Amino acid sequence: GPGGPVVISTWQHGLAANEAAWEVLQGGGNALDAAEAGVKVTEADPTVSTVGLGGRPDRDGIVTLDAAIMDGAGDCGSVMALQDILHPISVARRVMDNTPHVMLAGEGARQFALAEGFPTTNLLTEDSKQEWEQWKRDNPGYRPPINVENHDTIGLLALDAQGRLAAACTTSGAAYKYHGRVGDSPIVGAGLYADNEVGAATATGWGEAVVRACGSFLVVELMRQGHSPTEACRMAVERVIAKNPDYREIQVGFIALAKDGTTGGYCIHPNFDYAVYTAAEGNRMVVPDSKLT
Ligand code: SD4
Repeated sequence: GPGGPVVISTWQHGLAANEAAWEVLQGGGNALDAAEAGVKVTEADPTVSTVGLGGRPDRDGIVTLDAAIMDGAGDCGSVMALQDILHPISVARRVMDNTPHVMLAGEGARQFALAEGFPTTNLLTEDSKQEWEQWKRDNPGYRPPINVENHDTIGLLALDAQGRLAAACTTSGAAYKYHGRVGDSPIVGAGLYADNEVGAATATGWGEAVVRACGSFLVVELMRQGHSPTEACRMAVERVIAKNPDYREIQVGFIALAKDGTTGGYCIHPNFDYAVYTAAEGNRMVVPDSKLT
């Protein structure tokens, strides 16, 4: 493989996230700091309607955020259903660094963020609010939509020049979800996983389906058995399909980064793409193979 540094992240918004992560790595920073810095760009972008500021709210009109960060050495932190904080990934990092815990949820996570000095931010933009109000008018049954469009989490994996890996994942979750719903993104092993001995992986798409398969842990374990990043992602998608009979109605995608710097991805539906940044090829979009056409 190409060795480090390498950065890989989900969807078109991954390009801008990769740039910020790359800058940290170029400056001699470590993979963990790079992963955090990368996804913060997406969290702060009000035009990304699936992450952080401007993220779609739950069905009650409340923006609740899920985020997790993991160091390939094994440490990790996450926040779930967090309200009013612009950078949940940085709160997850503080959970990892400054508490004896791994996960904080809801109001407790918010109180922790405030105690750590994070400011409050109104995350519901006028555009997201109007879209939610339209959704309520169109959906008197108040049922969260389950379809191939309900995705676009940012998940980012970084490998630094010293061979350290890290993963970060942050999202506003499934649009118009039940209040209090937690997806795969803040669940270590589901939304992301990193192990310096092997590689790292992260997931996007319908989180319930990813949780049922322990998706990202599975990808890393398949790489541990010798499978390439792409093959490991493909086999994990097959497992997701086996555990989710409704797989034709949902999107799930995985990306992976092996410790040798090789990358790959795979998904159910063909609309998924991801961004890869290497010294040799710069920052570019990649369209992976998919189960369905
Ligand atoms: C989740 N996987 O909460 C995340 C969402 C995602 O909304 O990819 N987009 O299920």
